[in-house]
Amino acid sequence: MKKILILFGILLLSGISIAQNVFQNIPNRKTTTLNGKWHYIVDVYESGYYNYRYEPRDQKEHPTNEAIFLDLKPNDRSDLHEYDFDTSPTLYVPGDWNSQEENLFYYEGTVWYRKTFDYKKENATNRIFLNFGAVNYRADIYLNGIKLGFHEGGFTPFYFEVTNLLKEKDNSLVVKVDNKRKKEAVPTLNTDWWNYGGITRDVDLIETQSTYIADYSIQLQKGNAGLIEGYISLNGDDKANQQVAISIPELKINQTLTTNSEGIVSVAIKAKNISYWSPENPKLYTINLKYGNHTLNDKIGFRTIEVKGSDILLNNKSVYLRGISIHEENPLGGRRAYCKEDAELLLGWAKELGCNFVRLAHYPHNEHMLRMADEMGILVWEENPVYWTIPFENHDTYLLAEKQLKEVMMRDKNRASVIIWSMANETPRSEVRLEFLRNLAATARNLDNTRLISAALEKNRVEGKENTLGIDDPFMDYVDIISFNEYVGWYDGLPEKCERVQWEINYNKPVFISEYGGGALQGLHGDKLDRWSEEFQEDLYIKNIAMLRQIPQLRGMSPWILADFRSPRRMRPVIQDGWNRKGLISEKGTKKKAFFVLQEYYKEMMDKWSK
Ligand code: GCB
Repeated sequence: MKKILILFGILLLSGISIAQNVFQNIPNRKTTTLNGKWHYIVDVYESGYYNYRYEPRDQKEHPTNEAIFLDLKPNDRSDLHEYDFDTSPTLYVPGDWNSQEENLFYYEGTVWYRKTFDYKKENATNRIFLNFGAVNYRADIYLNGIKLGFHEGGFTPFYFEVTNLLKEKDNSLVVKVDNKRKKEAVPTLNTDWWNYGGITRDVDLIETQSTYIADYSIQLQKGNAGLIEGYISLNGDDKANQQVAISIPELKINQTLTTNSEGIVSVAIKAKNISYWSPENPKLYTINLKYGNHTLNDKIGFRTIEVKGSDILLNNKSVYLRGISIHEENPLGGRRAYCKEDAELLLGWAKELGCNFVRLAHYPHNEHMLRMADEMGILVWEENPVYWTIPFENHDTYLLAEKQLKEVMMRDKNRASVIIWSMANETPRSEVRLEFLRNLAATARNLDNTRLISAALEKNRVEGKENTLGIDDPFMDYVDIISFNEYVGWYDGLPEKCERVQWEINYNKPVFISEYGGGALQGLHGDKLDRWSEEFQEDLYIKNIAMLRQIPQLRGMSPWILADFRSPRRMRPVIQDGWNRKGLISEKGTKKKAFFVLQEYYKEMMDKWSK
């Protein structure tokens, strides 16, 4: 115990985050949820964190009563205390605070959360980990008055081991959540979505044996549909030279492997008669990983994904990506999406539209979405929140972007649905930005050579040629799929412009239109030229689709966007009222006319590409 305290002490003083790793496959482990009601305290001046000399209280040897993380109660009736969790109101976790409490709708700052709980281990030697699916944006975590560390980045998971700090009774878990936007953060100050604050994803305690299966990667080797490969790694004192068994009963695979001195073992299994995962056949195999007397299962699909010339090959067959962009928001509640039901709603709408693909914009979405996409047979683009004008020259910003990319890649590497890692969205061209993105892409390829890399880039006018559009971004050399956003008919002319535009893309790579679209208030009708009417948006879709047909390398699109979403940038009363209206579905769940235009086009593409 003493050792642990010293370790935490060092972490505390040096401010090091130990929350850099990602726990694999939490849904299938022995977990206890800490979801539910948490007491909260809004701390606008961060008085619970900084003392009156503006020194962090958690770095003081003797923090005073006002250090909220201590969660103290008055000792007697004279004791001075200026906060009290017990009599404070509650918020539901997971969830954002903005949609739960009117006073917090626009709030950007610090809120302290506290949960008390009892915990009894199944076995005295077992270990306990505390996992957060995501906290936006920065979380400082304290258990029973001790700081576990902090995590920065609002859309990726992190965990701490708490085995030696946990008590059987009356644990106090305090989280300082701060969603203040910062220039040097990822994302930066300026975005086009709601900055939902809070413990926005599931919180779990995970109980494992003292040495346990920590991580694994199981998928087909790049370009080899007959070889299942990857690794399994153990964590714990006994991890070296241990036997680990992997079985996939339906494929008659059953192997026992021995870990090396690091606790890791490579997997390479020849497999016959695999039923390959695809949108038409979302086949998932049950995989059992056994160590000691414990078995961990998962459901994994096997597929290959490659590009060849301008084709995207899924299981060696050309596909056309019938996509739609999605924010992690349930428009019906005007809140962050966080649960399985939300994933069912959003991906269900995408299916209805005829999609075989979704672009999860502009940051990693919750794991329910990925597991649901695996089950429903929807291909996925995952995106790093490198959005617009983050300070590309800032090395710390780079490290933050890289960390978030690694975290989502760690979490979702076993999901067959994920085929594209996207590095960024609409970033302005420059030397430093190129270097930044190149480094990110190199990191991604290094971690995972089986998936494709892209980024939502921007179109440009081809010089000297009126009405000719193309893309001339040096980052194109580093991606597998050339993706770009074009807003012809909305930010760039009126929809009729589409009829005049020529495309010139002299690149033999697949082209993907990551965004186009326009706003419409559902129920507002008018003429094709009446901006904000459903007819304007409908016409814009008809003309964009006709225009994009000209591009011979076109292999898909994900128009902007499935549903209306909240954004503080959208201030026009009556029409917008804080909503970006480019959705094909309103915040009430009603489909706009353009929905059916895209649906019709996707029917045609489905027939055409299934031949
Ligand atoms: C874009 C951005 C997206 C915005 C959209 C818009 O290009 O990538 O985040 O929401 O345009 O509605 O302007």
